[in-house]
Amino acid sequence: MNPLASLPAMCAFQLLALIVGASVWSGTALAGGDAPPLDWSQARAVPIVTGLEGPANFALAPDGSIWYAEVYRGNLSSFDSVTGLRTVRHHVNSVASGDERGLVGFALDPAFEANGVFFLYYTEPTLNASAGLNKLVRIEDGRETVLALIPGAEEHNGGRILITPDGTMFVSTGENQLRWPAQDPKSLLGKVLRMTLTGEPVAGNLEGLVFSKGHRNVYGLAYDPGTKELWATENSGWRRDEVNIIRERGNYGYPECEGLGLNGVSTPCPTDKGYTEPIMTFYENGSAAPTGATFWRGEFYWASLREGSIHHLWQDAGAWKDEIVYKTEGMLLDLHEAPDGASLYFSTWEGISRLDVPSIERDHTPQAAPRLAGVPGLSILVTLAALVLAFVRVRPRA
Ligand SMILES: [Ca+2]
Repeated sequence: MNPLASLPAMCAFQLLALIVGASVWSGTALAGGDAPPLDWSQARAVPIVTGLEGPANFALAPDGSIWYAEVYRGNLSSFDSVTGLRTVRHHVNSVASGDERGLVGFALDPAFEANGVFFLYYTEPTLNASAGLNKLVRIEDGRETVLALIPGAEEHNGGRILITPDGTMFVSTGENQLRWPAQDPKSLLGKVLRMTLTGEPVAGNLEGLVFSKGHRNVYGLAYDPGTKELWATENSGWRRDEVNIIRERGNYGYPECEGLGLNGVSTPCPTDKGYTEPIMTFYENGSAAPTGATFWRGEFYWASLREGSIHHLWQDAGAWKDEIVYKTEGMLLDLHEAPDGASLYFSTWEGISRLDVPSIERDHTPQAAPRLAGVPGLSILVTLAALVLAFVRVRPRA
C-alpha cells in the first residue's frame, strides 16, 4: 500500500519535501465582467515581509500595514510598509505547536482602525499532549475574551476566520480526524460556525453557532462581494479536495460522502440525504491541501499548500473550470486581494509577497495613422505628410 494514500489532504505544515518547486505558468486567464484579461505569464512576486516562520494568516490593515500570525511561534505582528518596522502586537503564551496546531486563525475587526480589536483561533496545550483545545478569542487592549472552545487534535483543527462586511463572523473547524462528529449538529467539530462579533449565535443557524455541517477540515474561506455568498476550500481525503459554496444549514456530506459523488473510489454517494455536493473536486492523482482563498476582480482564487500554487476557478458556459495560474517555491499558506484591488498578496512559510499580474492590453485605437511609439507627435507629422501627398496626387496637373 502506498503510504501516502493514508495521508490526510491537509498535511502537517512541514511537508516541504513534498512540495513541487516550479516556475510561472505561461498561460493567460480571463477575469470576470469587463476587466481586461490577465497575462499570468508575466506575473511577478515582490517579497514584502521576509524571514518569517509560517505566517499561516495575514491581513492587510486599512493604514497600509500588514498584520500576520506565525503559526508555531504564537506571535501576532505588524509590518509597517513605509518604515519596515516590525512590532509584536500580541503573543499567545500557551500555544500547542506542531502539525496542524498553533496560532492557526486570525482576522481584524471591521472597525479595527477605530477600536484596535482582532480575533485569534489558537490551540492551547492539554494534559493529553497529542490533543489540545482550540480557542476562538476576541482581543481588545491586550485582553482576551473567549468566544468559543473547540476540541483540538494534532490534525484537522480548522481555524480560518472570515468577517463579512455586515459584521458576521464565520469560523471553520476540523473534525479532529474523528469523522462522525462532523454530522452531529451539537458538536463544534467539522463545521462552519456563524456568530456575531461578540460570539452570539446568528438566527437561522443549524444549532447554536453551527452554520453548516459535514465538513472534514475547511481551511480557506472567501466572501463573494457580488453574490454575497460564502465560499470554502475543504481538505478532503486523498484525491477529493473540494471547493464549496456554503449555505445556511447545509450538510456537506463528510464522512459518508467526499468529493463529487464518490466515497472511497467506487461507492456512489447517497442521494437521499440532502448532501450538498462541491462545485469542484480535485484531483485524480493527488492532494492539493487547499489553504487560503479570496475573491479578486470578481472571481475565485485559492492556494494550495502542497503545490505552492494559486488556482483560478471560474465558470465557462455553465461549467466550472479550474486552472493553476501561478506557482512559487515552497508552501502557500494564505491569499488575499489587495485593498485597492490591484494585486494579490500571498504568504509562504518564509514570508509575505505581493503578486503583480499585468493586464493584456486591448487595442481600442481605430484604424488610422500608424502610431510610432516613443516619438511624441511623430504620428501626427506622418498623418500630415500623407495628407499633403494625397493632395499633390489628386491636384490636376497644369
Ligand atoms: Ca463534501
